[in-house]
Amino acid sequence: MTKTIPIVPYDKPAGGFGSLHGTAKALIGNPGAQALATLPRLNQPQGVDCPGCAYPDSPDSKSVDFCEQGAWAIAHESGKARATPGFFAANTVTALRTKDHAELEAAGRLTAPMLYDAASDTYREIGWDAAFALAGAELRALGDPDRAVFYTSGRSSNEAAFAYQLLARAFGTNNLPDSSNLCHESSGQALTESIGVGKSTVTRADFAHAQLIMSFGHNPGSNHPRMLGDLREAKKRGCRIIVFNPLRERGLEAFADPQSPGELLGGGGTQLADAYYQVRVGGDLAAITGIARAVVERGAVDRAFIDAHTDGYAAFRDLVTGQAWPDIEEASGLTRAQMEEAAGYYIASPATIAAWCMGLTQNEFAIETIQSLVNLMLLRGNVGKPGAGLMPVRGHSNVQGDRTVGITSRPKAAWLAGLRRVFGFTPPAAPGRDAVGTIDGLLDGSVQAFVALGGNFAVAAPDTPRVLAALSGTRLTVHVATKLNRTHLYPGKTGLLLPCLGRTELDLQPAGPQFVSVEDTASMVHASMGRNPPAGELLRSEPFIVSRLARHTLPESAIDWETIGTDYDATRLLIERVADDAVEGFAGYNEQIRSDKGFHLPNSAARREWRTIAGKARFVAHALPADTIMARARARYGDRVLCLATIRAHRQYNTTVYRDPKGEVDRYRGVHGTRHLLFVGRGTLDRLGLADGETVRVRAASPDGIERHVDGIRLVATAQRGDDVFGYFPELTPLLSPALVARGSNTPAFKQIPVLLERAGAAG
Ligand SMILES: Nc1nc2c(c(=O)[nH]1)N[C@H]1C(S)=C(S)[C@@H](COP(=O)(O)OP(=O)(O)OC[C@H]3O[C@@H](n4cnc5c(=O)[nH]c(N)nc54)[C@H](O)[C@@H]3O)O[C@H]1N2
Ligand SMILES: Nc1nc2c(c(=O)[nH]1)N[C@H]1C(S)=C(S)[C@@H](COP(=O)(O)OP(=O)(O)OC[C@H]3O[C@@H](n4cnc5c(=O)[nH]c(N)nc54)[C@H](O)[C@@H]3O)O[C@H]1N2
Ligand SMILES: [Mo]
Repeated sequence: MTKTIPIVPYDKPAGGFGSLHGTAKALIGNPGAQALATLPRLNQPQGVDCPGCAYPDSPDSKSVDFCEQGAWAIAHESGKARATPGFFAANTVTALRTKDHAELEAAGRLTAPMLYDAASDTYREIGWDAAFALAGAELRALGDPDRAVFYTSGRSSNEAAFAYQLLARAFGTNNLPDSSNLCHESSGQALTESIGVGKSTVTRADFAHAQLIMSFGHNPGSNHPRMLGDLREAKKRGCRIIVFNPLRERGLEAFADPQSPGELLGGGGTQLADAYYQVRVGGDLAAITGIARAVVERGAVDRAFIDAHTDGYAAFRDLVTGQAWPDIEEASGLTRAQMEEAAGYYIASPATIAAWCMGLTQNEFAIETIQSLVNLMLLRGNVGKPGAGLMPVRGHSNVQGDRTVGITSRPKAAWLAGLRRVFGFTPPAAPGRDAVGTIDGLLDGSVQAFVALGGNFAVAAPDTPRVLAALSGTRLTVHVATKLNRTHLYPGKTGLLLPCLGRTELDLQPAGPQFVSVEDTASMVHASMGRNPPAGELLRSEPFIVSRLARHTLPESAIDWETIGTDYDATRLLIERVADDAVEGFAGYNEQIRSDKGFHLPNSAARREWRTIAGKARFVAHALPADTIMARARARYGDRVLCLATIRAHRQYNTTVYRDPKGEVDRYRGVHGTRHLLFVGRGTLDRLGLADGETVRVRAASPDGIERHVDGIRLVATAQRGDDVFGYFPELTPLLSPALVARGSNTPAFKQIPVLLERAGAAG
């Protein structure tokens, strides 16, 4: 039986009245939410850092700096629903597992520390001290600190994250996986090798000077809406915008600023993309190679810059000019004429920004692709001058800051030396487990304790069902969280759920109200001060919870945990001291953080200081690969294998799925009423003998032969060419094997899952 999904094509500009309605729905849908009071203070001096995304704040104090998506994030954090001990008494964990992501989210804020009780299959309230004592005793009983992992989701503040990595290292392990491992890890590693620093060289001020912005693999209309305002301003003063994305994302085509009455009423908005190149999934490396080849062949390189600042140009030039156009066209999905055209835009621009997000980082050859993009920028000296540079657009609001203050499984020697100098213990030097390493350890039983500072690890990571099952087999799980999610429903033998304050809430400590600090994607560090009354009396701040956990885990520790957990100025002073030789820019942290817009952590590459082995920016040349995930899957499973890219809908924040009162799921892609769908090109459907609206089983063409499938997925025919298909994260994440990762960065290949479509009811 075939049924057509209510797809309502969206042809208006992104933003506009839809965004205003969306903002209103966030508030109306969450009666009693403190959101209305919080919104005007978002991303303002002395305000709250929006927990939505990591896009930088406006350099000039605009009166309002938030978006529809921020409103949803805030409304959900500050809504009225509460997952109280009564709620847990009334719902066994087994019963809760039958609920979907949105229903778990709707249970509301956690209000009390809870301990899993296997006899009644429920979480039951426990006192804070008893909870800490239990967790500490279990951690110590592991015998080997490497049996524990400490996961961080990128919403934690610098202060909490610093305390957390200190706990892990004082305990004796570098097992510090984080959401960045699932996200921009590829960017950090590629950039570090090429230009000596793993962060964006662009600040928001650069948008006022750029003459060309190249966007790769990014859907800012839903995921960084404030960026559209910058693109619009740039466009208005004549900057060009070109886009590389297999899907035509409405937000990159046209935008009406919901905060500009003129544009709202005018209806048309601003056209954004001058050219839109629909690359194949994973085709960016080839597309960039083609563009670079055209730039080189037209003699449009900046010789003076190349000679003064770079290393490896000749090898790169020889490589790109040696790649045959038919191969480049085949691998990129673009024509030579399109790549020549893109090269024309690039050559015409005196200052170019290249921005990218998950479309580049979650592919098998992510590092190669990003380094090729660096090469392209280096060809014309587009790093380290106003209006130009490399911009990985980070996801979580403080994922970058967490890294800066030591959340990583592979710490730099200078950071460890800082810890030793300031705290007098010898931290472990051996690399620890990253996210995929954690999955491996959970699956083979060597990880026996899983501690999480936020996040929804098993749902955000590949192979969800197996990871969930493995978590229930551990000795200890500890989740510090604001809201209930599926990962919490698979407690270890001892399973703790510890409720913390959200970013909008007042954090009152004996030393007075505290603020925290966060770093955005442009390396601006600023303060965030919550003012709302906490969602419950028993909630504690993240730094407090982490430091108490540390005290009970390390009773002999000479570190003053009490102060770290309660007086954040003291914590910031410790960060400044540890960072001394390791991170530039933290001097006077407490003074600097109190200035209106915070402070900028300097970026060596942005001032053309290259901290690479060669002391120069490096062209790292990468040939087009032949041995790919898809080629291997097709060799094994045949040519019916399709390439699935898992993407976000408009109404979600990662694994948090919001239920829209009107059933809107993904506004700009026109989806209403369901998330269980797959966008497939008409040509592919015809070839496979499947029809629009049909419901199928999506089966993974797994490299390890393990059976993975998701049922009940409806097909939506699109004009898309080729065998790339698109569906939603997290529903389709269980299809990914943890063996499929970006080479070198170990980031799961969430955009390249080899799958087969099977008609419902078909044998097999
Ligand atoms: N409201 C909201 N905001 C968010 C989030 C959220 O879930 N909701 N999540 C936050 C987080 S943690 C992150 S990391 C960011 C994510 O922000 P995005 O990276 O924008 O998120 P995705 O939905 O993964 O979108 C990836 C885009 O890449 C394209 N794409 C897929 N494969 C390829 C490819 O091979 N090449 C190219 N060029 N493009 C490709 C897809 O068509 C899509 O447009 O957003 C952050 N902000
Ligand atoms: N298939 C597929 N999978 C993906 C991706 C993809 O594109 N496709 N993207 C990946 C990416 S880019 C990322 S970043 C990861 C995200 O992975 P995670 O960061 O692990 O997941 P989130 O959904 O952001 O975590 C949401 C949970 O965090 C908790 N939380 C929210 N606010 C706070 C807070 O202030 N403090 C604390 N302690 N807890 C809080 C709540 O309990 C909430 O349920 O997912 C990855 N997974
Ligand atoms: Mo992310």
